[in-house]
Amino acid sequence: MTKVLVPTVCPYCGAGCGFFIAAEKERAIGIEYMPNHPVSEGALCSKGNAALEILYHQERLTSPLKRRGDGFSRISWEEAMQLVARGLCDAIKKYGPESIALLSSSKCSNEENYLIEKLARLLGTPNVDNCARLCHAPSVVGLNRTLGAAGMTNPIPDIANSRCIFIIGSNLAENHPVLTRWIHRAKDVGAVVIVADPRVTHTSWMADVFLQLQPGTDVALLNGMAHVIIKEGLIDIEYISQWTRGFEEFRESLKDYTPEKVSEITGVAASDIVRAARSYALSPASSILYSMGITQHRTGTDNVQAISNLALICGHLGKPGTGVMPLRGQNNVQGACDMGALAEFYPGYKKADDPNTINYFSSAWGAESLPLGPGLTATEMIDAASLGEVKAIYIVGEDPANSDPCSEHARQALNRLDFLVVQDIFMTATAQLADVVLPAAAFAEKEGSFTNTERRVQWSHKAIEPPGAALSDLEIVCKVGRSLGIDLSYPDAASVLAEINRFVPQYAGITRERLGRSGLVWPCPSIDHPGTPILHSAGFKLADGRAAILPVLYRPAAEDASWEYPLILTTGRLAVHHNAGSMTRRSPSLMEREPDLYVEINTADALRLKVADGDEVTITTPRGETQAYARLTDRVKRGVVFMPFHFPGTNILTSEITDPDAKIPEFKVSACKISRRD
Ligand SMILES: Nc1nc2c(c(=O)[nH]1)N[C@H]1C(S)=C(S)[C@@H](COP(=O)(O)OP(=O)(O)OC[C@H]3O[C@@H](n4cnc5c(=O)[nH]c(N)nc54)[C@H](O)[C@@H]3O)O[C@H]1N2
Ligand SMILES: Nc1nc2c(c(=O)[nH]1)N[C@H]1C(S)=C(S)[C@@H](COP(=O)(O)OP(=O)(O)OC[C@H]3O[C@@H](n4cnc5c(=O)[nH]c(N)nc54)[C@H](O)[C@@H]3O)O[C@H]1N2
Ligand code: SF4
Ligand SMILES: [Mo]
Repeated sequence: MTKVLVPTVCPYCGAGCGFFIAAEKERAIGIEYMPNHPVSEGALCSKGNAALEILYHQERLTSPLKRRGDGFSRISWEEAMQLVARGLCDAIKKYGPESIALLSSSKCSNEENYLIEKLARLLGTPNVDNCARLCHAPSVVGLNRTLGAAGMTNPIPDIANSRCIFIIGSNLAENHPVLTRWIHRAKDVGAVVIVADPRVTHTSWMADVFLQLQPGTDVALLNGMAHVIIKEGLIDIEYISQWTRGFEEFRESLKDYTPEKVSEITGVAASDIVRAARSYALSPASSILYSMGITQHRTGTDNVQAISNLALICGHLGKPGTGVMPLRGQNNVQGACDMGALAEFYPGYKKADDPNTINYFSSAWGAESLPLGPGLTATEMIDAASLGEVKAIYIVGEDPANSDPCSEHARQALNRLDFLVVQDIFMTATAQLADVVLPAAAFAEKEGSFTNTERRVQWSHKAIEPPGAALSDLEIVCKVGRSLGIDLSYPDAASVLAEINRFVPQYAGITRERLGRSGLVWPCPSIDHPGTPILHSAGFKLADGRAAILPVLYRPAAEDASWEYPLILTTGRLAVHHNAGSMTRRSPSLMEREPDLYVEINTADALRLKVADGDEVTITTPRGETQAYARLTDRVKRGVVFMPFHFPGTNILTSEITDPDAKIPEFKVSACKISRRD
């Protein structure tokens, strides 16, 4: 049998790189690069290159399992479906449909997410959400308010056209590594790069201006830059008067944000604030790239609005090389949100609390009634479970026992449920708590469409069969639906996409046939539409076509250093690991490079704590304690420590405080103390 090359999309991050899987005799034998790919142009980062290592891992789930005492025993699909149907039905009968909740997966395809949220709503519960809640929920709220759409405004390759690239709260050199090639292209022709981050990172190495701010002080910094831009007359008056509302109020609100005052709050030199402001405002095309350093705060929505404000007063939107770019995290978190796997939206961002939405989908899906939202968000589901209000949860491709803040609370809440079903490719910490575990096919073992961070919808093909009795999420969700008496009969992903074409306007013209090798960028409202790489070039989808400049005032993070907890812990990512780590901790080539949990401590702090490089230390917050190795560095400032969250333990420490609008937890700021273990 000859070798075949099957085009797939990388299963890790939202950059959406493509590669071929070389398959022979039904086995994946290697990766071949895809030089014509519109984003990655044949490049892959360390995780993409290692993507096959997880497929044949010995710990893949290969059979449905049911809990037996402290362990699990293998069962048939038939028995699994009976147990799942009974578990969910019992809760619905006894406590009503709102006592169940579904967590959808931004690792799954658009078609799978569409079916999971459809299943939830056909079961009568509004409680469906995905990990965007822990990630870009503030972008969804903040950008919808200010710009009328939450997507990344410009495509990735367009970054090369930017003359000033302002990267704030994003370590894209590690977390969206292929994007750096487009930044280097811009730099090669003279673009200025500004990076704002509390840590020296691989990304800050690219910076011409590095603003090492105190965690949680971004609103002050952004307002300070806007203050300078307005004071020095660098605003785009024509753009402001034609396309925006609210400027005068904004100008008023900025009076106190002088560079000197902002310097006191942020710890950034006043002269650097002025330099950054001038570079951003004066360049002919400036873009802002941001991510978790902006969103994962109690003030996440404020931070996002402050970013929009800056772009709007300078008119850096709607044109090549400009834009506001929330870099999406998971390979399909954009698609999971587009498909309505969100507590406050049905598919296509139709508001879940609007009776018109309910009427529309009731007739679209032939349902007698559908639940009015908003439902419980991912973080609220956990709280409701701990209070005994939610009784049963169906989790697909997420690991909240490791990825949620204050993870001991999350575990206790999941343990309190009457019934938990988890569908994953590995036995995760969350699956360990389940009553039933369902084995899912991984990316190369199924087909479907995935939407990357620039809204590009791509088709990923099936290269090999899943292991053992594992099935695609699409097949499993349809099975679960049928076992509950709901008619989910779709032969394949293409037939689900055909339904999506009918009911999600942004995807109306995105058919299976048209996706080809480069995909299509939504909104794509009709079958002959070429897609829309740049948003807002002809105004905004808000009243009068104008964007809203919404003043925001700086508010400090919920926790500050204190006598008892003198250090600020910020958490984040490393190039070679992914999120809660269930995939990359099983990838030998990646584990070899970063095998253990560590904490970065400034050398001066370490001296005071009598901690040497490599010492084992205990990190404590009011939530609990965890052990890690100390890594001494000057990459973090005095008073700030950093831990990756790819190993169990980090989230024992993090705070459950959330942004009141977007409900995202403040993963980026927790007060802690550290002591050496003797
Ligand atoms: N290698 C790798 N890539 C990934 C992932 C992964 O786990 N590993 N996960 C994917 C996912 S789901 C996501 S959401 C993205 C996330 O991608 P990023 O947002 O780049 O990830 P983080 O490392 O969480 O945070 C980014 C930066 O924010 C900084 N930061 C912390 N606090 C603040 C603050 O108060 N203000 C500012 N301005 N910056 C701050 C941190 O120091 C860090 O450098 O990555 C995706 N890609
Ligand atoms: N401290 C701290 N905590 C954080 C963050 C932080 O910066 N700091 N970031 C937050 C962010 S941005 C995010 S997005 C969340 C991520 O939180 P999670 O979504 O819980 O994290 P992952 O580890 O990516 O979990 C994805 C799961 O899907 C499984 N999977 C992979 N492919 C498939 C598939 O095809 N089908 C099925 N069914 N399963 C599959 C994987 O094995 C894995 O268990 O973590 C959040 N938690
Ligand atoms: S940048 Fe993201 S999508 Fe590209 S290879 Fe790396 S993990 Fe995969
Ligand atoms: Mo994320």
